[in-house]
Amino acid sequence: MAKSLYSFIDEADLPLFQKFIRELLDSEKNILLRNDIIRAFQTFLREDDEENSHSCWRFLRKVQEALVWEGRLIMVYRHRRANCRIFVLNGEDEALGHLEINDFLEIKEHLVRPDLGPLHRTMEINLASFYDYGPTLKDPQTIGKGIKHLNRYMSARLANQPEKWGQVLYEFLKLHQLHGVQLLLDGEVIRDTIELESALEDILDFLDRCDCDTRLELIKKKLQRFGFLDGWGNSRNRIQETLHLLQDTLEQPSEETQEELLARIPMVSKVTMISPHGWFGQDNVLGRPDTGGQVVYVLDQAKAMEKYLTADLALSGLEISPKILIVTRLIPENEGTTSDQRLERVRGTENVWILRVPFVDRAGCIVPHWISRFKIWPYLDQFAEDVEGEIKLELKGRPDLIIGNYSDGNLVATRLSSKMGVIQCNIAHALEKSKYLFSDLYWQDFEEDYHFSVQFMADLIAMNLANFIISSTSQEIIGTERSIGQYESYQFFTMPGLMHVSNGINLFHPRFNVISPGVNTDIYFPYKEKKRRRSWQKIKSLASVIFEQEDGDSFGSLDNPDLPPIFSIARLDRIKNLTGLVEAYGKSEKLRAQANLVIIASVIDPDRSKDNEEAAEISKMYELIDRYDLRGSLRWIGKMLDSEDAGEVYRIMADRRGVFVQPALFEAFGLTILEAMHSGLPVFATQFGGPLEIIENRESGILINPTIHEDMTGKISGFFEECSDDPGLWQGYSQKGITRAQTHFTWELHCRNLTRLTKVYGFWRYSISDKAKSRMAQYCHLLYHLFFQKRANKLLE
Ligand code: UDP
Ligand code: LCN
Repeated sequence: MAKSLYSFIDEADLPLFQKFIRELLDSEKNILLRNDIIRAFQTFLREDDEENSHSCWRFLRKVQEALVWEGRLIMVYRHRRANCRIFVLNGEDEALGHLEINDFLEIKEHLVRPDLGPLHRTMEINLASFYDYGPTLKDPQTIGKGIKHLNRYMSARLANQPEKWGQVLYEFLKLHQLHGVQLLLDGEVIRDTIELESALEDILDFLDRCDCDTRLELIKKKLQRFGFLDGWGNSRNRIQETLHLLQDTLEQPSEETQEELLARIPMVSKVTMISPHGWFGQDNVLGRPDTGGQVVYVLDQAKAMEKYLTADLALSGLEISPKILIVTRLIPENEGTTSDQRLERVRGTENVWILRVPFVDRAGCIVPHWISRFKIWPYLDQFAEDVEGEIKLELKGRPDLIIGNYSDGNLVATRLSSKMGVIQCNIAHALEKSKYLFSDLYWQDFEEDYHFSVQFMADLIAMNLANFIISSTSQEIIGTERSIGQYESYQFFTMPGLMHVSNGINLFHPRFNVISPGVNTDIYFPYKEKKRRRSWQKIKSLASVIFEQEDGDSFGSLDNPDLPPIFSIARLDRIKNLTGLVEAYGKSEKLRAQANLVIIASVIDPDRSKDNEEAAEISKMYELIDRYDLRGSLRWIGKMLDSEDAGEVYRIMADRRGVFVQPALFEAFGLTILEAMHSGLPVFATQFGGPLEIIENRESGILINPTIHEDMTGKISGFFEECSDDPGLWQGYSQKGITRAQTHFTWELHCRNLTRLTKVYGFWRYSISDKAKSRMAQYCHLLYHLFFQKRANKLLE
């Protein structure tokens, strides 16, 4: 329905608004982003316009982008997160025209590629019609809490059609096996829901009559006679509680009882985590191109999952040890890492393993060297085939859960999940689409180095096939009021000449859940916990490596080593913007007088880097150090510390009343921020991305805008200034950071939720019809073979 501008702009403000629209229509650019529009409006406003600009601001702040097209302005108006409308204005009429997404994409394509001509037709991808089953969320605020809505939906289904869905639940319990052993219900004794209900009454009656010291063996025998097998609990009380939950779920279902019941069913003991690219190992791998937080995340998650699942299975009364396989690629040219070993046990665990499977080329030969994550696409199809066999061998069967990591791992997880019939969870870590401005629109300019045409298709396939997706923050899915989310950016976009995606992901599907990671608290703990810290000699020698030692791995010699350190650690990717921090620091005389800058990143010799982006950043570091003459106030450590040392370094920085800075232009999550917070080192972190949700601004940390150098240095410098007047300020940030990290970001919390999701989505997956599942699968299968594989293989030509 056509809308009028009056719905958005106050009558008194309308002339000003129309005038501004006419000005935009005359602008030189024909594609304007939100920032361009905001800046243009700021410049356009005169002082006496202020009072008529309120509703204009309200409207313009929601415009994500605008196109100038044949004398009209086409605006993408994001009226709520995850929800856009496309309006057409001409600066004269009050009516707001409306444009369909497809038309919008076509116009956008035409603006970028006028050469394509009127006869050109670009492939359209629209996945909307495959989302016609199951619950749909309504309110964007609820996106990211999918499990709650799924439970609500499933319990309502059970309440409304108890016979049908009660039977489904009964069948699910009856078929339930773990490691080939039948658990929960004996289908020969309990043959349907009616028999189940009556058996429940009898057994609960019996359990009520048992006293506390009745032996478990006796109880189990009785249970078996009634048709209840192992898996209900490890004590009389636990078994009784679980069976009550089942009874409640059948008789008066509610989302809470149903979730609690499913959470108690022992469904997960073997987990496979897929993380193909990079150097995946326990030592000497971090800080290398492509190998950063994802490796830390997966290793810590795997260790914590083993612990959680061991306890979870024990609570169910089963004597089963979990087994976890982290699958990555085997790299024969190992460069001092263990990347050439097929199997490696993860330290500190009983049964967590890194399983490495090589990439093979078309001739069937093993690829010996590391390959950038942007170039591994042609190897993944065969990798998935080979991995399937290896997993079956190691696990003596199928896993109970497959977790994909990053675009490549998610795609491989999709392949494995469909071949093996196992539930699949995706973790993006970071979707490249949001990291590189115009990576879709000007994809051809990026193609040679980045191959986004292949990667974005892999993302589309994997995110639409995953049974559930976990994200570290909610803005990863639906962004903030100002910026669109990483997943949200897949809703609609065009890669001119290649594809129009008019509906690439349904954000209102309940598959999305926010579960944040934690850190290894044996390594990252508060600097104040002196007894847990390393020996005094070790701390001293580490401090010397960081602040003094001059060798081939470090650079700079501090003129005034007693100044507090501004510390940062990251891979030297452009997006991490360490060079931005160096430049901002170099420009601020004031900050240089207050603090030293200490950076741990990459290597200091550009010739030792194999990655173009990294080598360019290394050269830029030197150029900036020279330009601002920073040799006496900056230390740059270009070597890997082992993880225990890395933990101690954060604490050493805190001992010296330093701060941690994370200056990334965009950070999907940012584990280093958590590491600093757990250590009690006050944090300054980028306002673009995950850190927005990690810290509460000006409470447990301070957000900075790394694109405005003065913002970054002004806030840090102001902090040091205030600290000299009020030493309690540093302590306050330090303590609040610790508290926030310990209460919100722990692996225990993460694993509890992840296991719960696996069980609830496992039941959901079982209960939906094969027809609903397979239509999406078939479509994605075509995309995989006809588009993805074809383009991926071209990389080898
Ligand atoms: N890291 C490290 N040495 C380096 C660079 C990074 O140990 O030279 C570690 C860092 O402590 C953190 C991880 O690598 O645990 C980086 O994770 P984050 O999420 O901050 O960024 P990512 O590299 O994944 O983009
Ligand atoms: C990848 C990133 O870029 C970081 O922002 C995350 O913290 C890391 O993975 C772990 O998920």
